[in-house]
Amino acid sequence: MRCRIVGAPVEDGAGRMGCEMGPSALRTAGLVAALRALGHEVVDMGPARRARLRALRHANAALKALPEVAAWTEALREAAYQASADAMPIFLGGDHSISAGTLSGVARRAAENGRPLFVLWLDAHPDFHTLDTTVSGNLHGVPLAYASGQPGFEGYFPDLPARVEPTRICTFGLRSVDPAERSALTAAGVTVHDMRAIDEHGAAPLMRDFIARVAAADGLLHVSLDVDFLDPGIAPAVGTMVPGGATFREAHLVMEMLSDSGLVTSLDLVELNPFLDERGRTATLLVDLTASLLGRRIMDRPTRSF
Ligand code: DIR
Ligand code: MN
Ligand code: MN
Ligand code: MN
Repeated sequence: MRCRIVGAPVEDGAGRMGCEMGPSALRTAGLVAALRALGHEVVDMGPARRARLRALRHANAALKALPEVAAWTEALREAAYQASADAMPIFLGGDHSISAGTLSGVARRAAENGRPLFVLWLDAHPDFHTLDTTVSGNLHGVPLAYASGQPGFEGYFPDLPARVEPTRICTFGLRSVDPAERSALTAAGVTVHDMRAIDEHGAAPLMRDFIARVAAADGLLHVSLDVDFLDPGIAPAVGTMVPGGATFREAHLVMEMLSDSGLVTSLDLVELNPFLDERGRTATLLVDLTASLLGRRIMDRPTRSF
């Protein structure tokens, strides 16, 4: 497999600073070497660059950094479209607003190739607010709504070249959902596997069903991994700590099942805030999860030396 690493040092969409350092921390934690050790060709594209800012005014006074996030979306859409031509892009966030760009770029690629695009959204939050419904005003709360064509982004975010069909989206690990998001998710037909469902059924049968749907449709699969999918006890480097997240083994099992499926065609690693980390443990966990996604098996995990 050829992987293209694309840096997306963006923190304008989050409520606090620090995610801009995410790509550096993931590199320091050994992402490139880990993937090469698995036999993959890794091309590091370096950081994407934000497009030009445009003045934007919106009736929702809570919105923060709308011109910045719109400009990043434009740039990352292009980077994602290019990087997905001949490789599996791995986008290093950056807060989750980067997925407005990465998703719309890979959606354009999928549409041009005549393949249905599926999305696995691993997150405590659905990020299904629109510019009108967000209360916090933090635009890391909107990318999934934007990329799936929910109304209200026209004239602010770039026009969508192709939308992600909402019924092909599976949110997994939710445990913090705002009222406007809840009704919009239901109306749009997005699959919701919240933490309650994972507790009750286990991650495996839920993942198996979703993977089978993607395989049956001959689909492409984009995985978006928000650090807060993980329990804060194992992944403290995140601005929005929500108790009751995925355990170490639940998260690895998801990645191992995705690896076995051979279906994943693009990946976001988002919301890592290295300023909040403890001796690099969250960055290291993300690298290990990515390695599991790309073929590292449980019996291949050697003793780690520091
Ligand atoms: C939260 C989003 N629902 C908001 N929080 C996120 O601010 O609208 N945290 N995405 O990671
Ligand atoms: Mn900044
Ligand atoms: Mn998120
Ligand atoms: Mn989240």
